[in-house]
Amino acid sequence: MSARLTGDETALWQAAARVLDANWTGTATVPSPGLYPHQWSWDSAFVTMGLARHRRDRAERELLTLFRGQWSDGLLPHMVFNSAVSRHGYFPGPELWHSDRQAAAPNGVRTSGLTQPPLHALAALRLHECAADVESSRAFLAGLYPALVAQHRYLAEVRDLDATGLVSICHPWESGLDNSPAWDRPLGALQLPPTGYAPHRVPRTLPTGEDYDRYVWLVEILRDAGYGHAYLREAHPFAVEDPLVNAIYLASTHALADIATIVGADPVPHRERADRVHRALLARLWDSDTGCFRARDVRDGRLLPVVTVASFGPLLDPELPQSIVRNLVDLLLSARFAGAAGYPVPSCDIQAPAFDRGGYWRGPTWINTNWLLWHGAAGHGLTVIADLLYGSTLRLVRQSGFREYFDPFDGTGRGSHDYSWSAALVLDLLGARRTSRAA
Ligand code: 9WN
Repeated sequence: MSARLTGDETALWQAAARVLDANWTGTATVPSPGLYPHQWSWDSAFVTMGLARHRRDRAERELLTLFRGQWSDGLLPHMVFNSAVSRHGYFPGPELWHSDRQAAAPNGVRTSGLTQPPLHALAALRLHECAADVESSRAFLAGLYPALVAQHRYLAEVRDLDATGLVSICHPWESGLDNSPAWDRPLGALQLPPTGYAPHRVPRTLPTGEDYDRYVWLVEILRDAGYGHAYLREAHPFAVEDPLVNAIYLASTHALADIATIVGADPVPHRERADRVHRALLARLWDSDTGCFRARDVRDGRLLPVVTVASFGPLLDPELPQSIVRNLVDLLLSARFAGAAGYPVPSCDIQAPAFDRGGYWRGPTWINTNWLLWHGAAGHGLTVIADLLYGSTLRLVRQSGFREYFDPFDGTGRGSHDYSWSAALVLDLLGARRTSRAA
């Protein structure tokens, strides 16, 4: 590592790199050694950004392994199962999803049938930006480009359920912010048959058994409908347009346009798509009454009441109007989100009745969402905000290690240890700082 990092930063760098080394299986990175023994889609995108600055060879392999799980309709599954892991290593395993019975699923690799926030084009572009050998990086991008295009085509053609320009998530797991209180209302409206759906689930903190039943039931009805496109559009009971998922989709669509230019393809269709998502975000999810973005329930047409960290996602939109950027910055710095001086943004509005400082995605602070806000703030030239997020995020890992998530008021580490994206994104933050010092 370069001498431009300070001694403390170098130690942090080395510790983060050790986590990624330990979680490397030979073909991909597990999110955490004990709790999550398979490959997860958006975790791998975050991990790629860290590996880009540590082990480029592995970063390329990480993405290629993930895309081996892609379905022929373009769906990039949220999980790719490692067949070497025992049946009881994680619930729900491949037997819930039965991708092996789906004609569109790949042969020889078992996957889930949901997706996750589409960060992959953004990760691939960041990998390219870190490349020492630009020609070989361009060749890698050229090989990956068709798979990225297929992923985005699936989202545009299958997941734009009401033809507004925005994609819908069809399960809380697709948001990445699984137990967010934003989903309480649509989850509560589901009519479940009186059966226990998740008998083997080991209780962690949250979700409660009943929430977990709802998650598993949603998977079962989707699976029984053959993961069908018309079923998703017309009948699946959980369908939500989320501001963070759509902002990531928008940022990745711009990245896809940049990649198209790099590999000699046409960027225009991607820019046009990005413009459509940009306009739909403002028209559908900006709530001018309360001055923030909210998720919209596509099934009943209403905005969801709880404001979470996802409300800041549209900072990733380079064309977000300045007046809205200012609104988001005010909210970010208000007592609703800047709960304790020195710690980064929690996952939920502190003043919301559903806020729970220890509840999974219901209050704690996560490194990945803060990285996304840092990236968005930097893109808008909000250097004070970006520096605040940078410093407070590093403070968390210095204090408590590369934990899965953190108490938003005192920084205590929670969930699993040696969590891959916490380590990977610290490498990216340190690497970006080193680059800016060198400039
Ligand atoms: C379900 C792997 C994943 C993350 C998600 C996080 C958690 C799984 C779970 O772990 O989800 O997909 O078992 O709760 O919520 O964001 O991708 O790290």
